[in-house]
Amino acid sequence: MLDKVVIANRGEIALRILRACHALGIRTVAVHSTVDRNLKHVAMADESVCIGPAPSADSYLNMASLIAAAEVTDAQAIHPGYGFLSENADFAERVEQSGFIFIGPKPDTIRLMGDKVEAIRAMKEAGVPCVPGSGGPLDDDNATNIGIAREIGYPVIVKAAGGGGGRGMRVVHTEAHLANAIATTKQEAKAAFGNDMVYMEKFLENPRHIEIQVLADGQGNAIHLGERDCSMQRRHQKVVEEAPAPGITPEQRAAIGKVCVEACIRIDYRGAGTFEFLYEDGRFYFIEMNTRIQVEHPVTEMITGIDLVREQLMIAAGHKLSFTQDDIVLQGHAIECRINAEDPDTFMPSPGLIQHFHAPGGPGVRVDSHIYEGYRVPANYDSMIGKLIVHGADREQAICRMRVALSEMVVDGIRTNVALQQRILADIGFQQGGQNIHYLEKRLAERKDKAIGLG
Ligand code: MV4
Repeated sequence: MLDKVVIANRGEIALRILRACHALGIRTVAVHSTVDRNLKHVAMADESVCIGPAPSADSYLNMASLIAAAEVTDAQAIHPGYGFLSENADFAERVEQSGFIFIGPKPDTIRLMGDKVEAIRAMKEAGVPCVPGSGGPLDDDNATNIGIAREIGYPVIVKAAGGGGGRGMRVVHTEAHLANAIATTKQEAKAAFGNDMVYMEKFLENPRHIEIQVLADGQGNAIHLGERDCSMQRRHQKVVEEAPAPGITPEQRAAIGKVCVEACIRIDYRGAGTFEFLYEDGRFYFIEMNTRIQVEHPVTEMITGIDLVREQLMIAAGHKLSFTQDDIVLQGHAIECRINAEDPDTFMPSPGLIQHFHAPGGPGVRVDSHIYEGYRVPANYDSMIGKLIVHGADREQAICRMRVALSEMVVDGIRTNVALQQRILADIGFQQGGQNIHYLEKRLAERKDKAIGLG
């Protein structure tokens, strides 16, 4: 087993990684910025290293500082968590070149999936169903692009190859707007990602966002752990996630899961990964692959009983997967509510001192959070202060448990989105399940206009 791991992240995921390490007897090194000295996992880690000032660019994104932290503590491996450098192929490469294990896929795999055009090409080759599209980068010839769009059929969406997660895309409804949309998306992509490559897809109007979790050991073994439904989102920020996805049959799950597993074997994938799909009219369309552990991984853990971060560590240590697909049995239903330090109505960030904190509890209730009474939420980072996860025998019980858990939760001193989560869980449409990616924003807009949306 690994003997010492640097946790190259902060907040709840740093704590989550620390717990998985300690459960395996692995010593931990917490790295933190100057404003993050009082993070919970810093106190719990075997060692800690201050890696720079508050701005992420000077601390959690500072590759040299992170690698130096591994060197001075004589650590063996670096876990990047999510966000920050977790999907940075150059960082993974530098970690390896410095003689450390990067806990994640090989740098070339991260690079492949970071280029959305290449990722789609690789997945299509591997038999993964993709959105009808250009099948490659667009060139500057307007007549060619018009031809591609006609073939696909309007509306189409122009996306940046270097984008992802909702950044750098533009919907085009008619031929008259195509050339301009491509030119503008290219310009924005060049400025944002230093890469002006764009591609085109059929724009799916009302899809759900359903993603498949995989684990692969890089030694010829891969499995899937079912799907998560992440359609409840606002401005590309997921708000509520659940597993399994309402209405997906065991047959559908097995079929799309098998396709993802075969793709993992084909590209020699290693570690935890997520295949993102749009789901519309009973069909799955691949859009992107995430090569990191994701925020919403706990809902998969709750229904499978598999500790995904533990498996990441085992795989990084060179172990083969210790279970097969037949060992993966989905049990019950899990829901995650992201808890953000923000105004529940305006969504403005609300950093500050946490004066009182009472975590909910009871059967099937899990709190993944680094906050405590007296902790000050800094203004420098993402506003997520934790996740409330519940498991129940079925979706109905999971909803009941979540509503009770939300009502128990006390976070005083700052504003949080707990009240918004309460309204979502009480919403008839949410309770029906299977809503599309536009549902939450539509309900929020109704609330704004007529004070009826979401209660
Ligand atoms: C799409 C789409 C419709 N059709 N692609 C947004 C995030 C990025 N991962 C891909 N996204 C979308 N791609 C086609 N061909 C709609 C979205 C989209 C979306 C996707 C998932 C979750 C939330 C979303 C919100 C708006 C748009």
